[in-house]
Amino acid sequence: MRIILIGPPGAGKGTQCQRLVNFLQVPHLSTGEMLRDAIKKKTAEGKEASSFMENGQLVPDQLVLGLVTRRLKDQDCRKGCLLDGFPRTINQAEMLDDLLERQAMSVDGVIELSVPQEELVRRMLARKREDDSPEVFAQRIESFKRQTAPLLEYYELKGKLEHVDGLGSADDIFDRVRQAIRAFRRAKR
Ligand code: B4P
Repeated sequence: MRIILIGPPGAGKGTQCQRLVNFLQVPHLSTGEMLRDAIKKKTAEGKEASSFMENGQLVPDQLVLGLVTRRLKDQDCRKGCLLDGFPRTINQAEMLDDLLERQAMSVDGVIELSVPQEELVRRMLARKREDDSPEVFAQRIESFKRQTAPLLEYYELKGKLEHVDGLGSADDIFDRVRQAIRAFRRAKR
């Protein structure tokens, strides 16, 4: 299966994907992780991405698409994958649709993890990642509302969206995520 997780920064996309990897037996593609890795390795892409990430902005679509395109060509992605934090703009979603279509593939389902802003801030303060200062985090929430939230309607109109309440223990949320996966499986039959 090919599943996308969408949610504001700190919603727990990465946390749920770690559990889903075992459940679905497909690789986890996190664009946030790919970008942090590129920055650590000081690649040209990492150098370009760092100033955007430091300011809580989305990195340019073409840069992210390049990373995802390369990864999706790997053999382990043939049977499916978890897309964590990608797409994050309508443009990225359209580019992903084109990319998958050329390989006779498609997205099976999209999970929206929703978490109230006060809880996101609480989690961010507990996590202490480099791009988690309160100012940068506020900017990332803004980017989510402006650039990523419109994707929910994009996938809703395609009949591919399931909403999941992202409040509670990670295990309880995972139960809800599995229910969403069951709905995608039923729709596929
Ligand atoms: P990401 O790495 O995707 O970061 P995120 O949205 O903050 O994380 P996530 O929702 O996965 O939260 P997590 O599980 O860690 O992106 C970072 C940056 O990269 C972006 O701001 C952007 O600049 C750039 N980027 C990435 N993709 C891009 C794209 N496609 N286009 C352009 N730019 C892109 O959970 C957060 C914390 O909460 C953790 O500490 C966790 O332990 C805790 N937590 C999780 N579940 C919990 C629960 N149920 N209860 C309590 N705490 C919980």
